[in-house]
Amino acid sequence: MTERTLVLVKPDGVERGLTGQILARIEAKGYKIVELKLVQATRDILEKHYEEHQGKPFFEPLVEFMGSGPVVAAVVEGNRVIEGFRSLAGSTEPTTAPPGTIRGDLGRDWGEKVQKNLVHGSDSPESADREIGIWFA
Ligand code: IDP
Repeated sequence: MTERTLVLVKPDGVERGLTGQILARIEAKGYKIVELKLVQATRDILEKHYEEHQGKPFFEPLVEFMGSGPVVAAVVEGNRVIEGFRSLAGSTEPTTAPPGTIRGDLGRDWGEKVQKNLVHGSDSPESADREIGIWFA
């Protein structure tokens, strides 16, 4: 049951000084942070990371936003952590993400093309393996 997932605190989260609060929620839930670093992502990393969104209208603004400042990358471990972190994060859009979640409590609507929504979490064991390989090569 123990899994690993890739968590990113996106540039909006780092810029707003929310990294500590976000990591604290992960730890408070009982998950273990096993890798952690602050990185300025290259375009190459971001194109690989968001491979599945290539061609979508928000792809270019998304890659631009994710490279606009440092991100915090973490490998987080725990039982069913992939599903569990996505539940902690809340749904994609901060305005409608449920209160109690990271995006619901801390995320804001920037009125821009891309959803700046504080965090990323892998969505499956296959994605987690792939993404951890990209960010922690
Ligand atoms: P998730 O991060 O909630 O899993 P994904 O569908 O994997 O959402 O999308 C990746 C990221 O792309 C989102 O977190 C968000 O930043 C951005 N995004 C997704 N869908 C849209 C959209 O329809 N408009 C603008 N940005 C989007």
